[in-house]
Amino acid sequence: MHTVKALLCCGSLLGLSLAACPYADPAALLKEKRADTDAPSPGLGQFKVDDGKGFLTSDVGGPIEDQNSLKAGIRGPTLLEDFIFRQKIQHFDHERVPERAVHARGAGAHGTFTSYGDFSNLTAASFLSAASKKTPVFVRFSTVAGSRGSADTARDVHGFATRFYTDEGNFDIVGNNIPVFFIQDAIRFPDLIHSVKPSPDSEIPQAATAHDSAWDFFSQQPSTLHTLMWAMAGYGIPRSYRHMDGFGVHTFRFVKDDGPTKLIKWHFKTLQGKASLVWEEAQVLAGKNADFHRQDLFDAIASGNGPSWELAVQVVDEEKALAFGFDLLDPTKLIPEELAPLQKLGIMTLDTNPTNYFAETEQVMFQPGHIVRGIDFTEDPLLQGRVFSYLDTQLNRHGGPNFEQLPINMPKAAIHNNNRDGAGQNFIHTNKFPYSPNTLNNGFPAQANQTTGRGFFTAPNRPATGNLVRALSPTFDDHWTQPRLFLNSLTSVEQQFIVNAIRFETSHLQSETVKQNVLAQLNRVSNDVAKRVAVALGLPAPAPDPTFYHNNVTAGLSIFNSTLPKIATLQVGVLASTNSSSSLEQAAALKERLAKEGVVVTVVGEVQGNGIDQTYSAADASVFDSVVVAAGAEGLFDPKTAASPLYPTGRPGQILVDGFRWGKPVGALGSASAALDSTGIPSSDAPGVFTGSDVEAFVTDLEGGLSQFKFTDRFPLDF
Ligand code: HDE
Repeated sequence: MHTVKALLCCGSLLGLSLAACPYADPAALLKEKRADTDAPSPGLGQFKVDDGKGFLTSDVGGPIEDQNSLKAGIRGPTLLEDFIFRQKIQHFDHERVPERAVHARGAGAHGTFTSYGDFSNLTAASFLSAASKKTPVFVRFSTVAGSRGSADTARDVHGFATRFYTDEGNFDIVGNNIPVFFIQDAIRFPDLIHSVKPSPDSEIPQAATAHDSAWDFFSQQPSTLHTLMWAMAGYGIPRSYRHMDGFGVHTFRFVKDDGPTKLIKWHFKTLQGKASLVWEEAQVLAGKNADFHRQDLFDAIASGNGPSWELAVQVVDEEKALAFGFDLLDPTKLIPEELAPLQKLGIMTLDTNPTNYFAETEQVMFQPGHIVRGIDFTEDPLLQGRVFSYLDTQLNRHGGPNFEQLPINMPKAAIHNNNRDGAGQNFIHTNKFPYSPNTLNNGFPAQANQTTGRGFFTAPNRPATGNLVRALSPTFDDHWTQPRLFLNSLTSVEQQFIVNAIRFETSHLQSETVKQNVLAQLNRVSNDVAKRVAVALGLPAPAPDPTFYHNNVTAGLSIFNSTLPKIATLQVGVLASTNSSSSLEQAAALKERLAKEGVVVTVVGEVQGNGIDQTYSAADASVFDSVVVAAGAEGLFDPKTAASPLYPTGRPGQILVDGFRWGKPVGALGSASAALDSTGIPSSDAPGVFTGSDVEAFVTDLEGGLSQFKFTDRFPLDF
């Protein structure tokens, strides 16, 4: 095969010498490529700068002093000749690159993907070719709508973008924490984003869809309904980046070495368990700690509790693209797991924080077009457009074509090509013949393809026929069946949260037309939801519109009906009192005991010192997963004795009450059960409210409460 290729391609026909042919000795070629690729990964270490010693220098290396600018006379004007001043200020003036047009707010981390086996029966992708094979990864999580300084806990779809630095080049899964998307054709994306972003005149509201233009678009473009339901559920307000799944959203293709393909969907399944906030605590967090998710990820990794996900795929035969009653090319549809079970491929663990946010997290430039041998696109019109958009946006952000040379973007695999020059070119290419085909550089860099050099190849059996047409396939037309499937598959509390979220959002609408349109669309999904929203809007309940109503359910979509497999890294606030040494001792004992499970305790008191980590003036229930009162601190909760100039009146009680209202496990040790009475929290037989004097027994109960995470019986239902 190789010899045939060599004869065909290498110019024996053109009269060129066979010695110059890159295919003349493919085995040697492959060896050369492997030798390059197998070299120890350069990693990012070589780019790191340690300023721990040495003199301050200019950008070109000369030692300098930069505390004062150069002036003509001690009180005179600054001189243009002050290159030290100019260089410093100029660099500062150019410190920013344009923030991402969407997904501007995010946090990232490094880690490793380990393959569970040899999956060459499914794909030629080399990172999935052997059990225990390790591939470095960088993951960036994000929200979509907010600007770079917006709060982490804004209700939004969350980005989950993963770069695999494989030995055959970079592969990116630029996905979200929701398995479906709002629109079906990339050409609609600017419309979606313009409707969601702040108003062009006032630039209000930041990072929120609770405004007319967003719901105008949603109700005019019903393909948005499915993703909208997910965003209005707990998926829009995850507890942390670590407690959410990731999805590739589109259908992609796996391609085997010899060409056959399967349709696949990517899933990252969190091994921390799925968990979400409730809306009020998400809003409070936005003010109390706008960096809540960013800090959670950073701290978890720093404490050695880096998060893990299992990478899995749903695999479907090409012939079944339309077999399930919807089109697998339509990104607004999920494949119920009953129809295509998840096949686990490996585990990804994040264990290293970035050293420099800008250099790594801000400059990482993902692209759905970064694919490797063994993986191919489908004709999903959203995916097709994304393959263009991300390259384009990176050119804009970096200001030139060499962004792939930035340390965080550089593949670990060797790069040989004839791309040259451009702003910020870092390589010094020695080849004087940067074109192909050539003889003067012995035909190098040689061409690789399906049979030679393990080159990338487009799946050979991808069909494309038809007349040119500016339209969507009618197989994309049903926008209402799957949102209802999602709703049906949740618990009644989760359905209530969706209704509450839509009530919150639509209560911000000014336009009566938009309100009516929203109700009409909701009604096509569920008359029950439409009626419950209509009540809050003060509008008549719409009559049922049963065309798309059904009672089907699918597994795995609920967040609240399972317990967390791990409680390490969860946060417990222990409310103590500076004036009660026994409460301080007990808080310290709880801290030590819970640390054994990796649970982080923050001891709260009136003033700092004596083992108190945070004062009542700063503490808030929103940053804790559980609130516990230590015995001896109960006086702080008694309205008669609670006032103190050190913190707002009633603050300790408010922390306890909020913890309870937001569904968290709460508790009181020994005499502190009086604090439950003072604040009106039921102290006996109430799920998730723990009392007792024995610390060990209390901790066991509390741990069970933490893995339950939310006690949803505390939230009132409409019916
Ligand atoms: Fe993106 N998207 N997107 N998107 N997207 C960007 O690229 C775009 C879509 C997603 O952490 C931008 O580098 C278009 C779906 C993530 O750096 C931009 C369309 C999904 C991130 C862009 C979509 C995503 C982005 C902005 C419709 C889930 C952040 C900066 C065709 C599968 C990656 C950038 C990171 C970022 C365009 C739809 C996920 C403008 C045109 C569907 C996670 O290029």
